[in-house]
Amino acid sequence: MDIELSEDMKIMLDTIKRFVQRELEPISRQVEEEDKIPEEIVQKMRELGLFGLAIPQEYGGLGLSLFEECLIYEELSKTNACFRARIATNNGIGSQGIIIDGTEEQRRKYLPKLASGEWTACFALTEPEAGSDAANIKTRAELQGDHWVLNGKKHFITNGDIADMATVFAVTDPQKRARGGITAFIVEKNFPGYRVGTIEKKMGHRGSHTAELIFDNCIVPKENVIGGIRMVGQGFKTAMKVLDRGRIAIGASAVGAAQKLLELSVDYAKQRVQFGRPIANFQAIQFMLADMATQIYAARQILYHAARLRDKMGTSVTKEASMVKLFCTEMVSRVADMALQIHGGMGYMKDYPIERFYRDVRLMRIYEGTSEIQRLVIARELLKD
Ligand code: COS
Repeated sequence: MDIELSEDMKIMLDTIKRFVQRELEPISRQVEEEDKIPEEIVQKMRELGLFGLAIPQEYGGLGLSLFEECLIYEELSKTNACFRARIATNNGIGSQGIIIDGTEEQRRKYLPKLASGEWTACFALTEPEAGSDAANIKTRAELQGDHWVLNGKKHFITNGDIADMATVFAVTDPQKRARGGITAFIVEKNFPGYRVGTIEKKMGHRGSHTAELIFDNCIVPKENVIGGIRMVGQGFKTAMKVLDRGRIAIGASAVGAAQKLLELSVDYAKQRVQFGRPIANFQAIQFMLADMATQIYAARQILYHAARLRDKMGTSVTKEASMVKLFCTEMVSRVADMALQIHGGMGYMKDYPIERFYRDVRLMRIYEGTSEIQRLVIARELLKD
């Protein structure tokens, strides 16, 4: 695919590559052990503009296209997954509701803080009884005078423990639910009745936390309905539009991680000697490398195509977004498995990054819609009138 990049973008990509190699990769293991990204690294991420990649320039961000943002995610995903997760909610699911459906006032009030990284945003949709079935959320919002009162519990919320604000989805009309009965709110952490619950223990993605958020008679001003009064009841659609975009961005992380796994596997196969020869000489290994490279190549093409389509067409890329999420995340799981196989026992050891990638990429087939939900969305799009 023909890729033409602006000079600014070339410089930005080079800078990010260097940042990954010189600053992030060397502390990747430390972050894994401590389950925490050092504050000075977060500060460098702010200085590089990483928190505002997708936020329009007029609100303080870099205003990159989704395609350009995907190129950055590919690079950032060649190291510990927590680094991308740290910036992903500000660029993606935490801010996009405001960018896509917010009022001008909401954009001016919140986006500059998110673009600079002064504030962290999160996206609070999932609940214990509503994961794949997002329309089944129980969190309620009731209008009382000039404010809404929210009650309920969210869980698995990425960056929930450190977020300064959350995009929260709550039921405002139980009869209508996904069709006119769910509303999106901007909820600041200092609003009365907002509380962070348990920080969940995960299989991977150490350094990036997910947490419960609890709303106990949480008071939210009327003007914090995303999109204002005309959008009361329209929050489910906002959530779906945000997820459509996010699913393409996750494809980029999958491609970046897979590329790194391929590079590590090629290097290892060339230097690991068995039966008197580097294992790269054996066809069994060569075939795995060839399959990895071919699958990455195919995934990258649909990723770039869908990202450019989204840049051109706006929000109507539901089918393509789900195809990218499905194909790229299943691809990276297969690639991680082959990488581990090539590394043999070494790949299973904590001394090598393969086992970390193996655990981290597993989440990609689950979050922001499981592979099964992506298949459902694609099939529905194919079958609708
Ligand atoms: N863009 C805009 N609107 C959309 C949309 C999209 N991509 N997808 C659905 N909608 C609209 C529909 O058009 C419908 O409105 P109308 O009747 O006015 O047309 C409304 O939303 C309800 O849609 P639908 O009937 O498809 O809702 P379902 O309850 O059947 O569920 C799925 C839809 C399964 C696609 C949804 O629940 C989903 O994406 N689940 C996964 C959630 C997820 O990804 N969670 C991850 C955690 S968040 S990080």
